Amino acid sequence: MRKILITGAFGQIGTELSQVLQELYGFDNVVVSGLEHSVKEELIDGVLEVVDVTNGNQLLNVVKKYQVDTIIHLAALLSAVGEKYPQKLWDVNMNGLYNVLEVGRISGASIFTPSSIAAFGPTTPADNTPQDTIQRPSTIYGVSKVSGELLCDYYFLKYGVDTRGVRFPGLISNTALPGGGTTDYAVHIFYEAVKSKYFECNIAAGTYMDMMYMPDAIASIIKLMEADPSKLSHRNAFNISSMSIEPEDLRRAILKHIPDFEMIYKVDPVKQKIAMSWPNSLDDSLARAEWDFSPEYDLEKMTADMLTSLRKKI
Ligand code: AKB
Repeated sequence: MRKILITGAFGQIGTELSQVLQELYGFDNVVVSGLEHSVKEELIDGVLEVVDVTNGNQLLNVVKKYQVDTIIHLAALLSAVGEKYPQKLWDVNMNGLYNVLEVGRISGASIFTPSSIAAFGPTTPADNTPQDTIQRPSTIYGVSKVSGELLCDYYFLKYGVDTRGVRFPGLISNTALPGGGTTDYAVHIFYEAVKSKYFECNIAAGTYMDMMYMPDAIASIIKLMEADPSKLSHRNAFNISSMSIEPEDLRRAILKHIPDFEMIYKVDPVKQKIAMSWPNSLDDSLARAEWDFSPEYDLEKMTADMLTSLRKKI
C-alpha cells in the first residue's frame, strides 16, 4: 500500500483506521473520503475528498487524481438499519461495491472489502463455523455480504483485480460509535457503564456472537493487505475473531472494574432474530495460518482498555 483511498472513512472503522494509516503511511498518502454530511473535523488534517460510492465517476476521478493503488472500501449500511431500509442498503452496499470493483479493474488498484459474520445464516453450523460452509443469510445485509464476497472473487478470477477481505465479527471501539448494527450493544454497554453504571441490553442473555477490539480489526486490515498474495488460498473473505461472548460475559467483565454496575434486558425482537441467525463462534485458523492473523486483545484486556479510555473521554 502506497497511496490509499478510504471510503466511508468517517464511520466506526474508518475513523480509527484513517488515523492509524496516516501515521504509518504518511498524511499525504491517505485520502480520507465520505459523504459531505459525515465529515469529522478531527480527521481533516489529511487529504479529504467528498465521495459518494454510488457515483462511480466521482470515485474514479479521485482514484486517478491521487494515483491511488489501494482502496479500503468501508462505506456500507449495517444489519439492523438494513432491515428498515432494504432498498437503500442494496443501493449503497452493492452498487457501491460494484463501482469500487470497476474502478479497481480500470485503475489496477487493490481492494479491501469487509465481509461479516452476517454472511452466515440459520442453516450454517453455529459453533466453530468453518471457513467454507453453508452461507444462506436471512438479512438483506447478509445477502449483500455473500454477494459481495462472490463479486470480489469474480473480479479477481476474471480480471486479476487484487481483492481481499475478512469476515468481521462485532467490533468494539472507543473512538467512533457504530450505527445500525446488531452487535452495537457490545459498544454501548461500555459507554453506559462509565456514564451511568446502568445498561438496558437489547440482546438476550446467552446469545453468543464473535467480537473483536478495534485495534485488532485495524491490524488485521493492514496485515492482510500487506500479505504475500501467493500465500492466500482464499481472498473473500477470511473468518477472523478474537472472542465469542454473550451479554453476561461483558457484564461480568465490567463488574470487575465497576462493582455497582447494573444491567437489565429489554430485548429488541428484530436485533435478537438477526443475532440468533449468526454463528456463535468462527473457526479462524486459516487466517492465522495464511497471513498470521493474531489478535492481541481478549475480553479482559479489552474491557480494561475500553473503560480506561472512556473514563478519560466522557
Ligand atoms: C452488525 O452488527 O451489523 C455489524 C456486523 C457484525 O457486521 N457489526
